[in-house]
Parts: sequence; C-alpha cells; structure tokens
Amino acid sequence: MDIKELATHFRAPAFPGCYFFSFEGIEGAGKSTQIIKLKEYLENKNFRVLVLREPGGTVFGEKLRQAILNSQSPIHPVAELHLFASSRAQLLQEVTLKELGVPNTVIIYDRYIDSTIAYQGVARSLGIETVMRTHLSFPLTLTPHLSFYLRIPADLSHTRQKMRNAPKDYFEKQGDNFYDKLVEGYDRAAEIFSDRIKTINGNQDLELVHQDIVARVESLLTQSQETSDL
Ligand code: Z5A
Repeated sequence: MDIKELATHFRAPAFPGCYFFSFEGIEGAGKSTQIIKLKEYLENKNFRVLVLREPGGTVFGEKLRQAILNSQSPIHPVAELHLFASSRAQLLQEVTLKELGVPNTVIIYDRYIDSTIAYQGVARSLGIETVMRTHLSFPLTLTPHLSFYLRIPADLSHTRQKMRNAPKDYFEKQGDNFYDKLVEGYDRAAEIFSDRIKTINGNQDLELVHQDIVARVESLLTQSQETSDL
C-alpha cells in the first residue's frame, strides 16, 4: 500500500450537525491563540464547543504527556510514536466519540495525527508510512472534518518562544534543523490530506489568521447544510 492508498483508510466521524476540527503547526504557530478565538466564534453561533489537547485530555493521556514532555533522557522515536498514538486512542474513545453524540457539538483538538507525521514521521525520521500504518485500527482511523495548519517559518517559532521566555520542554530543546524538518513534515501531510488540511499563513496579524479560519469553517457549515437539505 502506498501513502495515497493508506490515506483512504482515514475518515471523519459521521455525527450530523457535529464537527471535529484540529489545529496544527510548530511551537508558537498560534494554535492556542486561534483555538480560543474560534471557540468564542462558534459559541456565538450556539455550538457547544469542547477543546482537547494532545497528548492529554484524559487522566491516562495527561500521565503520558508528563512522561514525554518532562523526560530528562532521550526517548526512542518508536516509543514516542506509540506513546502519542496511545494517548490519542484513549482520548477518542473516552471523550471525543461520546461527546460528538451530543447534538450541536464541536470538538477542537490542539494537535492530532499531523503532529505525529511531522514530529515522529519526518523530524524523527520514522517515515510517514510508518506513522499512518500505526493508525490503521479504529478509533485511530478517525480524522477531523477540517485541520488548520498554521504555517510559520522555523525562525519565527524561535522568536516567539524567546519572547515567551518559558523553560524549554523535551521538543523545544531540539536544534534548528529539527524545526526545518517539522515544517517539511507538515507540508507533506498537507499534500497527502489535501481535502482535510487547510494551510493558513500564521505569519500575519492574528485577526487575519482568524478570518481565514472562519472562512473555511463557514464554507464547511454551508456545504453540510446544503447536503442535509437534499
Ligand atoms: N507532539 C509530538 O511530537 N507528536 C504528536 O503526535 C503530538 C505532539 C500530538 C506538545 O506541546 C508537544 O508534543 C509538541 C509536539 C509534541 N512539541 N513541543 N514542544 P505543547 O502542547 O506543550 O506545545 P505547543 O502545541 O507547541 O504549543 P505552543 O508552543 O504554546 O504553541 P501555539 O499554541 O501554537 O502558540 P500560541 O501559544 O498561540 O502563541 C505563541 C506566542 O505567539 C504567544 O505569545 C502569542 O501571543 C503569539 N502569537 C500567536 N499568534 C500570533 C500572530 N499571528 N502574530 C503575532 N504573535 C502571535
């Protein structure tokens, strides 16, 4: 099976009137900032919005998050891959699938499988195919309806990290080359899942970033409404 064929095994969950979105990008791309703004926008449209983060979102997932982000010794890339996939499977089963059963719900993930493609698949050199094969069992075959990839160059990520002046976690200690590979990884993911992933310029005023995201969301909502009216 080649990568394009592997991609056909992934699909968005079918809960009419409910939506699953994810935000992607390297550190400092603006994910948290834009998630807050989109949540507010959707709540004003009377959606019930839940924000979940990866890794994490469940008791089990938060323990895995601490294990990796606070690790003082190197973790094998294969161990990283399975750790992120474990946290994801648990979050999908324990929270996401259950909550999407409640009418008018939007689930927003702060990172999802495209982070695994970029970080473990490309930057850690495991290969995109390996990452996708690890996700071939349900519920890991579920994808968001839309993923917003906030694209910024590696040097802007460093500038924003410096401005924040917080202690560096496990991945933030990696060198410049690692960040260039991450950008390459996200670009590859956006090519493979071109229908789902919307690449947004994260290097513009945050209101303009928000408007770009809202335009994509509105287009999906209109399309879904037209389909349900048929
Ligand atoms: N990881 C992995 O390896 N594999 C996986 O499968 C998954 C994750 C799921 C989780 O990190 C780590 O796990 C992550 C990848 C790895 N690597 N690291 N580190 P995390 O959740 O702790 O951190 P993060 O996701 O990278 O969050 P972040 O660093 O906070 O970035 P952000 O949420 O994208 O950015 P932000 O907080 O919204 O903005 C950063 C700053 O920039 C802030 O001061 C903003 O005010 C400013 N900002 C934002 N937008 C703009 C614009 N447009 N203009 C100017 N300034 C802006």
